Amino acid sequence: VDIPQPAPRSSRPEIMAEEIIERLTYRIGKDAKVAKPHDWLTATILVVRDRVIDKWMESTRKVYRTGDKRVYYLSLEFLIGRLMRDAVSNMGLLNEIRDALTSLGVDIDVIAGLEPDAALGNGGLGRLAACFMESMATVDIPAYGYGIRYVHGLFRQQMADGWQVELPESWLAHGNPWEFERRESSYEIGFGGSVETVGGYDEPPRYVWKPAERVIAMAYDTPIVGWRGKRVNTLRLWSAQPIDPILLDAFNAGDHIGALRESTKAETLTRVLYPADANPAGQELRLRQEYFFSSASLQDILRRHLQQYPDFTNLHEKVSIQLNDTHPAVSIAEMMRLLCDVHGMDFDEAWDITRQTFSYTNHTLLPEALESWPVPLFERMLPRHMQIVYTINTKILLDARKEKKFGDTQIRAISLIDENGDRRVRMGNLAFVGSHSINGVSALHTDLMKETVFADLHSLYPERINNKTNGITPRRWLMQCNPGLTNLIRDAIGDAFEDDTEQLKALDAFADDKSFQEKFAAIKRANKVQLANLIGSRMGIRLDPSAMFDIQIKRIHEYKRQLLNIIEAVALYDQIRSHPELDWVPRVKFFAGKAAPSYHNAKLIIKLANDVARVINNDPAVRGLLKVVFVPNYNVSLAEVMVPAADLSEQISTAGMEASGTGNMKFALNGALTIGTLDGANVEMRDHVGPENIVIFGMTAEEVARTRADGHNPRAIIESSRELAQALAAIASGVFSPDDRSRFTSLMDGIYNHDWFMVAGDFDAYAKAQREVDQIWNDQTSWYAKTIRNTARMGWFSSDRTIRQYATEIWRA
Ligand code: DL6
Repeated sequence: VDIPQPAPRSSRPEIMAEEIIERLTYRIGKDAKVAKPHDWLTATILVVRDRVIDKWMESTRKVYRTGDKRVYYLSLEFLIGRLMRDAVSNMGLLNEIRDALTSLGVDIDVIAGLEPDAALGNGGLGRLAACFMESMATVDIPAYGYGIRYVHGLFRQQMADGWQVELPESWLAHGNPWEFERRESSYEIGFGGSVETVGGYDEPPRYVWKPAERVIAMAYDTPIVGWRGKRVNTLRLWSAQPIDPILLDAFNAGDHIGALRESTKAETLTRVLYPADANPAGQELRLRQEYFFSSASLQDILRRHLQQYPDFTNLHEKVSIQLNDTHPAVSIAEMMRLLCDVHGMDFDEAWDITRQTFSYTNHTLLPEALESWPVPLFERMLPRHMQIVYTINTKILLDARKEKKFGDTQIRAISLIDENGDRRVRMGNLAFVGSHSINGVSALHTDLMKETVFADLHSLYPERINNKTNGITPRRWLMQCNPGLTNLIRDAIGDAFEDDTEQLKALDAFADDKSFQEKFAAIKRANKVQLANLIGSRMGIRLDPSAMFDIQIKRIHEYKRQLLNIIEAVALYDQIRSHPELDWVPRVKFFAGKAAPSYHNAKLIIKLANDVARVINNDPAVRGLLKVVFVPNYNVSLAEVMVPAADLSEQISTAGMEASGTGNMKFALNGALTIGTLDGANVEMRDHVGPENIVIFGMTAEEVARTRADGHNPRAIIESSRELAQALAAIASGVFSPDDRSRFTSLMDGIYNHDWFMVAGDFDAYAKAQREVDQIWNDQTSWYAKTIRNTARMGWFSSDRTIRQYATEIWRA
């Protein structure tokens, strides 16, 4: 039967207005007269969604037709934020939808602000995955994102007397009009049980895993629209369902709770996102989540492949699987199990195909973040996978032994099993040996990977490690969040930059142009007014938009050194009071970010920021020259307001510890000056914007490593720095915590006694760099020349460039 395709949808505002009313009436069941803003939002999304679906189907059909390679991005986190503005703007429907809604008496900005953030990630790694999804659609790569549909994403942060309190985030409370439930795409996932060997003496043994427990993974699909709606890809998120929703026998026997136990246990798997960022949550549930989504994704990938091809011998030619950190690394063993045990492939052939199919991105060198699982836990939960890991390990260690250069120490480092202390499966090593490409996320991070965590594996397989410096999508992080600046750029240099951000370079010619500077400054001011209004209405704090807005927003972590920033604020507060006659630059220091709930020092740092803010903001002696604001509940939507409003971007991690950073790129693109260390992608940013347009301070990664190795003496440094000593003493003695004078003593003792993160080590350099920033600010012509040059020269940091590099150098897609 020749089934006719639906006619393409019109983008005329009057037609869309009619459709919105139609959706409101027939899909939501509401009369326009009584519809609530949420109903308008849902109706509008449904109308936009229809237009997206047309492109989505076209994209899916095309890849079946062409036989192009598909890329699969496996990530335990996707920090998406809101989708409506993104989809509307990428489809080129912004003006039309605005007009349609206006004709119905509805303000698009009001309803867009009601869309909940899809916060299925903790920080940089999850946000990168979201930028990559959008860029893969933009550069026309047939790609699927695979992850987990957490019912509760990252917790909502509330402040109780300056302390972080975690509340559940229920992003699905009003339903999710973007997603499609795909009951037909369901797979069984097993856990536990035993392995049986079958086969006689004259045939190779076969291994049959008999899991003790099973759950169903069910797919939910969200379309991801690329720029200009060129291509629409799929984000497929898995939800866990019980095999038997209710045990009727138990229920009828009166055990009403017990009858639902299996169901609750299955659903628990995908209920919450682990709120740990750089340290893995050591819980068994986390390993279950990792295996659950890996297995579901691989079964789905293999099923799709068999729809088009007779077997898996060409899998690596048609499929690339990118592991976003080690969270999906168990996929390597699962692929081997599926190919060998389920589809009967020979182990060596399966291993070759697996290695050519997988690639792995490392996002951190922090030792506490390198995932490993106790052997007994891994073996109990995944007995067949444990056997496979041992078989792979034998192969690798034999390879290594063949090369005479490896002694016992190197062999121990290469092994998939960590034999120091209790035995553990090293997921980083598993991901490494099972992949043909292992990439870092900035040039410095990649070099450090080669020298530190993966030194011996790198020596065994020297061609595998490569660098792919991170990027950000310019659609969300310039065009959507900063329409004022986008319009100004378009007026000045035309619209070519919308399709190729390298074209922003043409703005360089305007950096010293007085009238352009004035316009640039006016836009920055308008963005600052918007942020000041938001802070005024949410927190009741009045801010002066002519002060310098100095912003540090990111996860709270000791290596990111919010503490260095707060201590410098305290030192500045002292100086302003000691020298009120000097010409101080008025500043507002903003902080925002969440701490992992079990990370004691990070939570204490949040409390310190709030305590310091309370004292400084209420002290008439500073005459409004300094304000400190900790903005609660940092998320993507808040970042979209704060980034365009920043004058100064704080990127001050201890050198060698921040793999890349991506916030650094967002701020610079939006015309902020960066104060930062030579860490992560800051190094490459300096190369691109020019050393005269960024303020760099502090120890290099090499100096940090050397100082740690030689024995760092923070006490001596503190005693030789009057400002630092006074600030630390004030904090430690309870000046900011009169209700609990010793609250911060241990935090300050950490700096005195070991100072692992070089807060004391870098303090003087940081304070000096801040005064340099003041000087630049005092010459506004020079300030705007530098910040315009930042916008002009950040085009290389588009995630489109990053994705093109992955596509040509890793995926060959
Ligand atoms: O690559 C994305 C992002 C980097 O920009 C950050 O520098 C890095 O800290 C972050 N890493 C993580 C680590 N999580 N784990 N595992 O989020 O990745």
